[in-house]
Amino acid sequence: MTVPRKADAPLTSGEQAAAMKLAMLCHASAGGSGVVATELALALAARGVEVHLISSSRPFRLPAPKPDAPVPWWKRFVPSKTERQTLFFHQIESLEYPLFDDSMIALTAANTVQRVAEEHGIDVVHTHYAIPFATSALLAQSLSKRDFKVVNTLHGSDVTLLGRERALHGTTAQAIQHGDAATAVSMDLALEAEMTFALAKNSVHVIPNWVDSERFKPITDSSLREKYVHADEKLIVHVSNFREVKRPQDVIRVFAGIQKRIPARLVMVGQGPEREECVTLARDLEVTGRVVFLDFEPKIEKILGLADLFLLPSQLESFGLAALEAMSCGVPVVASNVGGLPEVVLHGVTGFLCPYRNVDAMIEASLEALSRPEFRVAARARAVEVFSPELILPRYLELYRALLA
Ligand code: GMT
Repeated sequence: MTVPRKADAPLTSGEQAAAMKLAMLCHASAGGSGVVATELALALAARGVEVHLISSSRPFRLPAPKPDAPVPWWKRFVPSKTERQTLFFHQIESLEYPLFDDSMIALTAANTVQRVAEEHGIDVVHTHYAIPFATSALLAQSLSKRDFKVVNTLHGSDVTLLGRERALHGTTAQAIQHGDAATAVSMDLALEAEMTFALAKNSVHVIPNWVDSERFKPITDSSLREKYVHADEKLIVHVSNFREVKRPQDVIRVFAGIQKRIPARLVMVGQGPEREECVTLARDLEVTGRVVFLDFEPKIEKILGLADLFLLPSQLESFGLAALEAMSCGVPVVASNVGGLPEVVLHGVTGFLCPYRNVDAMIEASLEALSRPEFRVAARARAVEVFSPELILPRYLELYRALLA
């Protein structure tokens, strides 16, 4: 049996970085890069590293403090035995004269990073999502009286979509080339980044995303499932930002095919531009009564933990963090065979990978995955054994330390 390790277990002595001060710069909206940045900040802070999280508003996975809370907000994340505050949040300064406020984010972020770095003696600024933050960090580095290193973590569309656009390519490539280190969340993305931004071969460090398997775990209380499905029905889940690249309409199509063959219901979690089309398609395919649309849910493990199958038919997916979180909950994944997904989902072991847009193949794969209880065990085991924080977090710390050495 696989025994998950505690998420806040101390790092070994070689991994200790208590004296190091980090700033983590990320987008606040409910996307994977912001989730990874926030979880990394929380995990390192819980292990004694001082982390300053910088974003335009409180990131999605960093809930606001309750005004009448008996303990300081940061103690909700950092173990109570820690008296020293290790987690700080700084909002990117907004403009007093708020004309074109959003379009100034690259510059306002640079000035905020410079101020935080100087006031708090930051050693490493770690950006998540290159656009615009790799550029902001580089600018802050050139402005700052404090000498710090810049690590840029590439997440996906900052390389494969936006980073290729002529309107953004030059500044993004320059910022990544001049940063002190670049990381990518999968081998596939690292190769893409090296080609897209003319980087030296093997210069991008591959550090995959991770999952807290104590938080993301199967929920066995069948009474909780009753909120979504009857006892004889399968619960299928999709979580995304409902962008075209995620192909959420294919989720509806695949589900429509599944529910013709077995009793099932679908929960679609998230918001984004394609959501209304999904609602319409569900109506056209006459599955409206079997599909529930929910808004973004910070405690997504409460839904994933109940699921029987996770669908991710994306056109592009550098990693697929939501798929990994589902696997950690013991949920097999049926996904498209693109990007970094084959590095996460093992075809025929923890789910199936199908050709992108092939809805019929995904329907058959889903029915097969739903009939194989061993997939559930294998999915959880892979998440725990390969993507545990204890394996992944030290790799970031090693990188920071190597840059500072
Ligand atoms: O690229 C995006 O779509 C945005 C980004 C985000 O902020 O949600 O998602 C990417 O980063 C995630 C975290 O590393 C990965 O799990 C996603 O696969 C990746 N999305 C894409 O590559 C489309």
